[in-house]
Amino acid sequence: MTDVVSSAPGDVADRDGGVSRAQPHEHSRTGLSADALHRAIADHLAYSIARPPSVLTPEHYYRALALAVRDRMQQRWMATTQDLLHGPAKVTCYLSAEFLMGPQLGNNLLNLRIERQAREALAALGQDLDAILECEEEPGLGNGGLGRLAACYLDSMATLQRPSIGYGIRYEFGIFDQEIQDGWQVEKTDNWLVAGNPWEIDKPDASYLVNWGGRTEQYEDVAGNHRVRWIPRRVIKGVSYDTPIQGYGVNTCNTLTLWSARSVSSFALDAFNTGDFYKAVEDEVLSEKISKVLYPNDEPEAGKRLRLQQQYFFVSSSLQDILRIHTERARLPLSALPDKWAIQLNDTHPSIAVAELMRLLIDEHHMGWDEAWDITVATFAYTNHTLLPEALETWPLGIFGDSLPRHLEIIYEINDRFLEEVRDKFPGDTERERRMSLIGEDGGKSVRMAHLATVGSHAVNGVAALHSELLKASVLKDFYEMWPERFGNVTNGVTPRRFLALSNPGLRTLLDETVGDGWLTDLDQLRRLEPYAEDPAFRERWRDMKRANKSRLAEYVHASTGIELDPTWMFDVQVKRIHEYKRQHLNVLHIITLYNRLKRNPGFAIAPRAFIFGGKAAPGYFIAKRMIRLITAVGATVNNDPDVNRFMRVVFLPNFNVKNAHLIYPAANLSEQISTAGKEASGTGNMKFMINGALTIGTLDGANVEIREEAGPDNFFLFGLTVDEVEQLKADGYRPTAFVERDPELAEVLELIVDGTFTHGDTEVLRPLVDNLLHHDPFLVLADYRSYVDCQARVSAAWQDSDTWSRMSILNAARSGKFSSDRAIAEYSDEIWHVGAMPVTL
Ligand code: 26Q
Repeated sequence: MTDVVSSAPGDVADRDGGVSRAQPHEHSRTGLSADALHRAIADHLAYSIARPPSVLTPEHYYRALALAVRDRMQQRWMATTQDLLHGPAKVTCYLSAEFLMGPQLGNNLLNLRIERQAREALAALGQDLDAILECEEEPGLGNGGLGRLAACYLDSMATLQRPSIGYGIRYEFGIFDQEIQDGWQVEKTDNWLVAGNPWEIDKPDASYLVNWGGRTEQYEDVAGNHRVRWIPRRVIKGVSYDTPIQGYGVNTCNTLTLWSARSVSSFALDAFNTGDFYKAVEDEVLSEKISKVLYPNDEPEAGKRLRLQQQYFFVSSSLQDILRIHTERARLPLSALPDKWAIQLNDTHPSIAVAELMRLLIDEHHMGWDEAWDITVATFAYTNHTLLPEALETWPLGIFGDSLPRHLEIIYEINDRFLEEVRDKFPGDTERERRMSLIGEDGGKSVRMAHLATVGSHAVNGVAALHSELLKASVLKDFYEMWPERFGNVTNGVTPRRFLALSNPGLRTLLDETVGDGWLTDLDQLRRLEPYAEDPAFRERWRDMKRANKSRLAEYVHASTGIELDPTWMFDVQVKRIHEYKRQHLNVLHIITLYNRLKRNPGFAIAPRAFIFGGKAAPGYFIAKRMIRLITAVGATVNNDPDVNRFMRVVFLPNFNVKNAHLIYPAANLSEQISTAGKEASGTGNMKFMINGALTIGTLDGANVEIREEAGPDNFFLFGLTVDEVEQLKADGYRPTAFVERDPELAEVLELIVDGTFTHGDTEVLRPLVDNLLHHDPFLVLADYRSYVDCQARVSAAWQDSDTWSRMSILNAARSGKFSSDRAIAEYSDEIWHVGAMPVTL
């Protein structure tokens, strides 16, 4: 990267280690050489870990190295923060209820470009870097795609030298750990903080008070102005924990601020003084509940009020922080807020921010409504991640008014003014007014958060081209007709640092040797690989690389499930949250089809395949849990049957997370992206597979459409109904049984699921799944069955010609450049945030 002078002390090391030669003057807190790191680790072992050498474990070395690495980011971190506070640059704030960061050590070594030095330093201490990296417990502060997207975006914002802050919640317990017992998912609490978190710096002095509940009161101030004040029932304190986000090969080191809830000591003291010690402790427990646990998605109802409290808690803390920096540090007038800040709302989860900023500006800073509103709209932008009506967030008016009485008043006022605008533009269209209102009237009144986010933002985007079009044509159609200029698309992306360089060292080396290492910050450079698809020697190396990755995964699979996989087999992988719309059961119907063919025709052979699944089901999602049971049941039967286990094996890999994803994507030959067209907003796993050279079997859904465009239709296995055909079939009345009647093979497959073949004779446990498929399946699994199974036959044919397959695989990776999160962040920067690069000098 151009701004880095690789020979200047303190700068990020260059890739060939140019600044890392042992330099005696190098400080043990900042030096990037192996020698300085060695001294730093020894120092932290003695002074931070404080254990005698005889009792040191790999975990201690992990912690010491992590602290040494954090020290090395500190200087850059402070320089970046200093620029952000006092410099002229506009700052992007990414508000997200989830940040699925994954393990940090390897990523920070990569971005500081000191992997080799760290390996040498550890070796000198008798330790192996890979074993030490294994010790890290990942922070699983997200459910899946949306949370991981936020983490990829932080990496790209730092690498593109955009000053930015991620704001979220420091959940004490992240997404649950999944175990498989007797074929069922069992949830275990994720205790990621037990061993401490060396990456964060707590700032107990940087805290804000957040109100909750109570009522509002009107009053006249000394100047005779009419004002409102909120008299809360409770007050909670938000304490910040900051984590450095180091850009790759640059000095920019941004901040992720996560809020943790505490009780307000003065409250506790009041109680203490009146002798009620237990009341005070109780209050503390109640307050700290707010940041205790991450909510799973697809969890109907349960604990809704606490979820709203989480959202408001982190949004209010974040906005207060922004306003404090703006007015007290940068000393700018509030009118300049949209010039200094762009605030992106990651789905509707933080959309209460629209009302909160209005409240802060009007009630606390005494601004007039119109000016406050203009500032609010100019500052916020909203990203939508779903079209599923059941996933659109709404809050019952009762809960909302009890919890946030002042915000409800503000929302009513926003709504009144907004609906007047609607009437102006569409006179007499009361039906449209009803549809667009921020208050929903169907089945008990509720606040519609997607409407609030849209009305309160100057830009609204979907996360893939198809998704953004559908957004304008369906859930936000009326809003698009009102403000077409607000709507755009930014197709998701993933960071090639973590999902290629870090997780696929074999491919990284091959790429570096073939096309150079420019792809790390410019993924389009992978295009230079295209000619090598025709080079037999290169194809051989490509296959060897894949083979090694598959051996690595096979070892992990064996260790975690006991199942043996042959790395010469095709690895057919579906990893993602378990959900009906993602249709893991369609995948299983294909597996059972092959099983049935093999059982019926002795002598019949197929190209051997390992079917690998991974993903968590929301704990309360009855059908999703049975989908896991279906996979494990079919797996147990297939894997233990000598007639078939020479041709196929089925694995359910427990506890899919970022850490094991590093092993999974690089080892895949086939990527399963088989959601019902129109249901998957984008998908990002699909991109991680493509970058690592997997071929996709997929529907025309989400970003699959663009993946196919980039790869070329010949290098993509397409099947299934299109969005229009799905609509049409539903309009005509979908009758699943009709598909079964005309397809005897499908009928047999469904029969096998309920006749006890896979369940030791139990004919009931999987029946709800089949009943759903036959009688109420909004995701049209049976309608796509034949097309899918036929397409899988084409996949097998292609696999059998290894040169054909390797060619297609190389071309997929070569054409994956669009799916870098750097491209996505460049688009957000240009089209929505209007921010540019701001290099940091030390
Ligand atoms: C909402 C209310 C109450 C409790 C939980 C939630 C909740 C939490 C998380 C709702 C949704 C989520 C996560 C959604 C998600 O991950 N969506 C995915 O976002 C990806 C990034 O844009 C897309 O690629 C996927 O298509 C989309 O499904």
